[in-house]
Parts: sequence; C-alpha cells; structure tokens
Amino acid sequence: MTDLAAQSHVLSTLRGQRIETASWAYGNSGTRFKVFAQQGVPRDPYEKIADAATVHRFTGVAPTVALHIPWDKVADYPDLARHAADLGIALGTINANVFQDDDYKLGSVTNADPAVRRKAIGHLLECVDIMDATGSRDLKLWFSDGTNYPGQDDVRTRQDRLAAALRETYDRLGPDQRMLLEYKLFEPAFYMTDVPDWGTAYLHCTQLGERAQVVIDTGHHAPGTNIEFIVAMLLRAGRLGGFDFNSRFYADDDLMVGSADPFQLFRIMHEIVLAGALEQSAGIAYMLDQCHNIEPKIPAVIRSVMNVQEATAKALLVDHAALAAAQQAGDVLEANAALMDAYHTDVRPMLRELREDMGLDPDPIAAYKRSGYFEKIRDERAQGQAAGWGA
Ligand SMILES: [Mn+2]
Repeated sequence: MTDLAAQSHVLSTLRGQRIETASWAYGNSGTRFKVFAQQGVPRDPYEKIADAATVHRFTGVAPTVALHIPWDKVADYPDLARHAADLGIALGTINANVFQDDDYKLGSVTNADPAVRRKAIGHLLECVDIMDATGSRDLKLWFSDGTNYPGQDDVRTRQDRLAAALRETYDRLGPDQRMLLEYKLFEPAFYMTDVPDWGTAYLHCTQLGERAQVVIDTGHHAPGTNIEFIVAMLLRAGRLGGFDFNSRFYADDDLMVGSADPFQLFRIMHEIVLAGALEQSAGIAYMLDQCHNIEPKIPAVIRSVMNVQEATAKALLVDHAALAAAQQAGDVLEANAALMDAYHTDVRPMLRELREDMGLDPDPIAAYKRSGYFEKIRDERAQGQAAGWGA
C-alpha cells in the first residue's frame, strides 16, 4: 500500500470503531472509603443515557451504553430504549448484579444454600428478559463469589454449582444473544475466587456453547500479567467476547483506560488488529468499565474513548510486512522497532482530521466544555437523589 492508501485505511477503520460506555460511569462513585458527590450527576437511568449520548455526540464512536441491573432498573424498558434512540444512541450490554444483597454474603450462584442459588439464577434469567425488551445482544456476568479462608467451602462443588447456573442461563438466551463471562483475580473474596482467571472462564464457556465468550476486564489481573497474551490466546480459540477497559496500577482501580500504561493498551490493540478483530463482524465488544471518582465524569469518559482511539490508531500504523519480515529473519531489534515506531507516532493530528471528516469538533473535550451541557445538568439536576452504586 502507498502511504496515502495506508492512511486512508487507518482513517476508515477508526471511523468504524465502536466503544460502549457504562451507565455507572456517570453516577457518583468512590472507593470503599468514601464516595465523593459531584454536581450534575444523573438521578435516574434516563439521565445517565442522556450523558452517554453526550459522549457520543462529541466523539462519534460511542453509540451504545451498557446498563447494570438493578442499578438501571426501570418500569418500561422499551421506553428507555426509545429514549436512547431519540438521543441518537442504543442500549448495549446488560450487566447482572448478584453481589449486593445480604443473601450473597457466602456467594450467589455458588452458595451452599439452594434457595440463594435459585434467587441468583432468577436474577440472571430476569436480565435475559430485560435483554429481550431492550434489544441487547450481550449479557455480562461477573461473580463476586469466592471464599476468604481455606476450607471455607469445597472448591469443586462450587464449580459444579457455577456450571449449573451458567447452563440454565445460557439455555435461556435467544439465538442472537450471547453470554460474556468475566473473571477477576481477587476481591471481594481474598482466598479463592470462583472465576479468578481466563482459563476458568474459558473452560466454562467451552462447556456451554459458541455464544458463551470470555470478557477481559483489564483491571482484573495480577501485577505484571501479560494481558495481550491472553488476548491472543482467546482470539486464537475464538472465545474473546469483549473487553471491559479501564486502567489499573495496584488492583482493580477502575481508572481511565490507557492512563497509567498506554503502552499496554497499544499492545492489546496490536493483537486485535493483527487478528482482524476490530471489525464489528468479529463480534468483540469494546466496553469501558470505569468509575470517575475525583475527576469530572463526562469529560473523563470522553478522554477514555480518545485514549482507546489513540492506542488503536497506533496499532493500525504498525508495518505488518516489515514486522513479519524481521520476525522471519530472526531480527530481534528490527521486529521490536516495527512496534515501537508505530507506538511513538503522534496520532493526535490524524484523529483530529478524522473528527473533522466526521463533522465533529477536532477537540471533543474542549467542545464539550464550550457546549454548556455541564451548566445545564448542574442546574437541572440540583434537586433530588443523585445516582450512585446501588441506586
Ligand atoms: Mn468489569
């Protein structure tokens, strides 16, 4: 390809990129020590969707918003979907929640008590009902289940209970719906987590069927884990269903993706580009799972979308022919340089050009600040109860 043809390929690929934002990113959040309230925070799912639509209006690549049940429970889901459509976006992934009820102290679907397991499975099935009403494709499952002490419960029996719950839920899915199973190393369980790693999630998915896929939350790994290796393995197995993007430094920090380690995000996107998995037809959901505790939320989500775009643009700039030739020749330094040259490219001018081509302001954050949206929501939402975790 000529340089010009290559540039036009990169731009058209970036134009087709889709990043899903999360409803909970717009609500109040914090650490387990303190939730800091912000002004203008949505009071209900309708207002969260309005904020998500605002992110899409300024970025052009975030046309869906993930919901979390019961945080985003409403009486009329088709009406919520219409509200989203009126604002130019759609409802996305449905995230289940079986971790915020006293009954789940010793686990949800893995609990020794069959009545608790039935309650948890009932919630998962209810989430599929909601997907039917919203038109959502994906059900995302994350289980806080695990144990704090050796001997607290039987490891294999808990896996059997988990498998049974996943089977019942999977069998309830429609033909166009998928189950995305998320893993997490630790927390809130500190000795053993029932789905701690990609291998466990992968094993359950392969036993369920084609539409059970693993989701990689970038914050859910031990320090030093080579996440792009996991990406490559799941791509190779056809079991990568999506990402929950966020940034971690110590544990599950849930900060803006690409903020602490933009090079890691680039390495992940490089595997994605190599596998041709950026196309929507590849069926990989690119979602943000973040909380903005000390920074203003909407600009933080916009910044996160831009960080993913920048990492993707750099990954698209890797000279694959030069990389393959260097690898084949055993030229370690040239192979590494093929990646680093792309990583060190300043892609911001190209992304500004892309936004102008899309009829957007080249600087989405500045455009958002000028728009008056924050002043509007600050005044409109001054009264009432702001949404937050568990609300
Ligand atoms: Mn997640």
